[in-house]
Amino acid sequence: QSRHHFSAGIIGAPFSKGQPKRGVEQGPDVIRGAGLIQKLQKQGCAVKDYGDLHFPQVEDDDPVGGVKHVRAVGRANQRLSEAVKKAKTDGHCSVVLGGDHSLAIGSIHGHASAVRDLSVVWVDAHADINTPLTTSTGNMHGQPMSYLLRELVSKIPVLPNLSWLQPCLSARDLVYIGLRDMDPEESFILNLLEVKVFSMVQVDQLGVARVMEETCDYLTDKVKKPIHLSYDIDAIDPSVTPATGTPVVGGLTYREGVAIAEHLCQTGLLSAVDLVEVNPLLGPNPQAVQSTVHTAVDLLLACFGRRREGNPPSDYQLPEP
Ligand code: B3U
Ligand code: MN
Ligand code: MN
Repeated sequence: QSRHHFSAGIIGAPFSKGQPKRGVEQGPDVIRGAGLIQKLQKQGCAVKDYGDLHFPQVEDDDPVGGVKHVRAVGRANQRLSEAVKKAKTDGHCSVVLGGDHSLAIGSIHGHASAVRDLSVVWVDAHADINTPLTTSTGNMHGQPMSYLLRELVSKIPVLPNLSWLQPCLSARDLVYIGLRDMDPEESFILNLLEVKVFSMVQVDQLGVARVMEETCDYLTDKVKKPIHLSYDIDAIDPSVTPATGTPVVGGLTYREGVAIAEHLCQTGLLSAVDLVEVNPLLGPNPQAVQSTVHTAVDLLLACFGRRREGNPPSDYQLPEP
């Protein structure tokens, strides 16, 4: 039952410059505040808390060709990449608490530099695969995947503070789950690169169990690579997780969201997790924020072995009178 020995290396990344709304930098605080670390330990997971990264102020960060805060995003992700690489070489499953989804650049890069070859499961309402030249918002959190894919290297201009970044992922090693809000240019890129996508349509048609079976069959077809799970809380329906910057109706249920994490945990290949876009300053009331944060915590607990049917302790002795 407890076949795996879980060990989490927690990295707080209070960064919000990849999008325009303040508050998402408080994600690490509120997720920790909801007891993540104690709950992980209680379920038998070893935890190393690396604390929160400090991201220095970046001066003169004017938009570059319409893309906002490129220099700040570049610097922050360079720091994060080093931190994730360290957590991996220390032997943990790395956990990045965001912050906005531009942090996936450094998180996946750092993971890849520690393990060489990996696959990515990207759970999100959005594809986050705009290039700096296709983005209509200029927000970096809508672009991280375009910087990471080898196939797109010729489409990415030189940008300040991003020259350290080498693309480290092949399109065939990427699966999307939960998509329902894409720009036309993003749909074009996904088609062009023949990326495996389970949009909300497939979740409806196949059910989450089939989606996860097919995801894992697809990713482990030839070799079993370590899996990087990049979980945007807006993948879940906003009725459950409203405290996020760009909620989109028609999302995953709580149960579907947790099932994705449980299934990936059971592969034994889960090697890094991002939990991003929790914004406690958004959402209509305190209960809405609490529901969002608790769901985020439950997703992470599921990544580290928590099963809804219960986890019988292996070392327990029933008390005798
Ligand atoms: N595709 C749009 C919207 C968006 C992407 N990610 C979020 N929103 N959270 C963009 O900005 O590129
Ligand atoms: Mn995202
Ligand atoms: Mn999203």
